[in-house]
Amino acid sequence: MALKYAGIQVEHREIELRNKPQSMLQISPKGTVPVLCINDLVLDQSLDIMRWALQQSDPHGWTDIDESIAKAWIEKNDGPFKILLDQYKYPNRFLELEPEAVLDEALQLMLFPMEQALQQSQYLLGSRLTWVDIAIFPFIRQFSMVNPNRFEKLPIPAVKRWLTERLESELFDSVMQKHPIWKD
Ligand SMILES: N[C@@H](CCC(=O)N[C@@H](CS)C(=O)NCC(=O)O)C(=O)O
Repeated sequence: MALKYAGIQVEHREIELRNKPQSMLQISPKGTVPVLCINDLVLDQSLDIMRWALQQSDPHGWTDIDESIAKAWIEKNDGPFKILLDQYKYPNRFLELEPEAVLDEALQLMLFPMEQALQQSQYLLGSRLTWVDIAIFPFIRQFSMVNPNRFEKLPIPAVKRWLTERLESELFDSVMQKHPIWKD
């Protein structure tokens, strides 16, 4: 989404995670997606790709924000919330955990603080969309999709409104197209 927003054209190479192309592993041996390759520069962390894209162009000021507030949200999202998301998504791998208890922890840690922020303003950091909204909503989307009926019943109306807005945005729609698998 950041690449598209910044107006950067890329050659999109869709891969199968169970059949990673050698050319990808050569430039990024850790074997995760996404990977962005620009001549000699290889970026294989989503956040680095976002940062790079927004350095090239940031037409609506997605980066005009307080960095320390952004960092706090991102660290919580990518750290403890990601752990809870995996526990909630894959209950078979965490048989000792009760899904409702995991859900409750996720609410306390992430979803209720987001609800508080989004009750006060349309976006996480205020009245304008920023890169933090874009970086965080995919995990909230994943979380909501584990058990949509359960998510619908949660007392987080502002988070649901914000998530729906992100999912219905033209930008999201424009990047969620199916691509054929690329082969070496
Ligand atoms: N911190 C990395 C995480 C990347 C990551 O774990 N991607 C997953 C897919 S969403 C992946 O490629 N997993 C490798 C695999 O399943 O083999 C980033 O943000 O780019």
